[in-house]
Amino acid sequence: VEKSGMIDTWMKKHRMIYTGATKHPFILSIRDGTVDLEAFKTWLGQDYIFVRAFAPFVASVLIKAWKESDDCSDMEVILSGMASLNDEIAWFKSEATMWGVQLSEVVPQKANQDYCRFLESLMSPDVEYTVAITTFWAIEAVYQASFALCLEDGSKTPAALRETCRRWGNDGFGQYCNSLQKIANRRLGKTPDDVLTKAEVTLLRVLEHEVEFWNMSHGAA
Ligand code: HMH
Repeated sequence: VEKSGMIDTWMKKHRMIYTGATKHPFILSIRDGTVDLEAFKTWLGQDYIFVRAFAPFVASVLIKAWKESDDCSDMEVILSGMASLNDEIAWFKSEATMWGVQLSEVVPQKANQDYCRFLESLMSPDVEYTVAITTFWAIEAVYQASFALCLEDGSKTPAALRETCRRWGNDGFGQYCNSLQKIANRRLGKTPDDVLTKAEVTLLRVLEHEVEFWNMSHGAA
């Protein structure tokens, strides 16, 4: 297997679960305009809690890049991601006010707790930079692909939700995800097989957690 495009190889291999995470019924309901606004508010409150745990995870990736990376531009890409998380937290607060969601009263649901615990396990210094950056890319890429779908021609996304979709679906965020993917591919291309396996397993865990996360808002059957 040509290792330099490992992410593409994995995306083909795991297409079904990737599609499950990026074309989830909740996202499709936003795109076709049938979204239940209570479900959206649930997502908003839960994602605010998630992002608060995601920021320290990204900080841990930054530390790994500083210690382990062979390319100093990696740090700058990760740092720009941290800067957007700062904006994102402010955005969640104002969006919550708009929708009448009391963030201080949101209780994290099980899927969210599980996902945050998983992130915390990846903050350990024992986790390789290659595994961490691949995970980071996957988490961002799922949101980018999901929300970009809601902005495509022909989508019937309600006006009130368009700005949310643009946060993760805009071209700039797409470019940023591409930068993360390039870093991940570069690292995966020169990593030992045992680390490669760890990165693949972790990527699959991310996709499963993302599906469970969407399920909290929409039809957790
Ligand atoms: C659950 N996954 C989840 N929330 C997010 N905000 C992102 C990914 C991307 O930042």
